[in-house]
Amino acid sequence: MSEGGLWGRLRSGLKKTRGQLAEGVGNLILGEREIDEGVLDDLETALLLTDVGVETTAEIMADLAPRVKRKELNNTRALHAALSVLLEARLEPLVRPLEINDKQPHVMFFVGVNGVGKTTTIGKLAKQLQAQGKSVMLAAGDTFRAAAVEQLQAWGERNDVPVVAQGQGADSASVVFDAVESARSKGVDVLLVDTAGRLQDKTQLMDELKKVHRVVQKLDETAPHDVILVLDSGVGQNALSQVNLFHEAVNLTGLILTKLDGSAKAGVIFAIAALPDVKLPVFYIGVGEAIDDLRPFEAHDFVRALLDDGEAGAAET
Ligand SMILES: Nc1nc2c(ncn2[C@@H]2O[C@H](COP(=O)(O)OP(=O)(O)O)[C@@H](O)[C@H]2O)c(=O)[nH]1
Ligand SMILES: [Mg+2]
Repeated sequence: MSEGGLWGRLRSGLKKTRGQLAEGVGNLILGEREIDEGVLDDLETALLLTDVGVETTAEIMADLAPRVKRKELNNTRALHAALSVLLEARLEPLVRPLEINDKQPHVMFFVGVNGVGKTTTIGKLAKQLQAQGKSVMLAAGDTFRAAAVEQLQAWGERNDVPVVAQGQGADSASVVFDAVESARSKGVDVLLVDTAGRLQDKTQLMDELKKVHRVVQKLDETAPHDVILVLDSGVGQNALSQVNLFHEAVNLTGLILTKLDGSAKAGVIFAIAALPDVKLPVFYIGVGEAIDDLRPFEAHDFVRALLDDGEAGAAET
């Protein structure tokens, strides 16, 4: 796929958040004007409405306001450029490409609450990893819902990769144990493990995830090599408590943010970047339901897709 195509998907995926920002700061984003009193207030409101978060918004305003006052930023185009730089700098620490080690298999757990997009993301990622020349296997560790196993099997067929599964109600740890053994004996490069997002209650869910960890470590004490929390960007600030909850229970190595296309709250990524105790990379972002709607996270493009009026962007696809 062409870069233009990927850029177009990102840009159209972020349309709702961009719209929300533009509504507040349309004059900032569109064209060059003198800055009047209202612009900074509008900007502040717009940042808050897209879930950038109170603290991050305050810090950004504290940086911009004095520069406007000193006339260092004396028109909307200059303010827009300064805002872009600030936003990008905040996202830069989240950028780290997913690295697959040469363990066979590199074991990746996908965790997160129900409906955030774990199974879909595994399906999309399986395709991308294959395109990079990696062999892939899937493990149906969400044994709580029958549909979850079938859904994963469908992605397996679509990508032509093997899926290790047992029936609904099977022991998740035993499914994953089998999958690691099978992947190892076949020399598979990457094992993508789907997990349940809901059990009877939160404690049980976390206990089960910990159990799957322990069991996998009997086969390979360095596994899992990645534990990725999948977050639905539509939940906005609630994503922050999910990060803390899962990280405490299972030591995350990274995040994937989905459904940026369906939400006007893509700003939550800035709040994630500002979390005081948790510093995790965002490996990928999901900008749609189709197999190609998963892209590596990149700070510059992300901010450009959020703020630009389109003139600067490549053709929309
Ligand atoms: N619009 C959009 N929908 C998504 C995205 N990722 C997943 N979905 C949809 O979200 C729903 C739940 O996804 P699923 O993978 O079953 O979530 P899980 O319960 O965490 O495994 C499905 O309808 C997916 O098609 C995304 O990036 N954008
Ligand atoms: Mg699922």
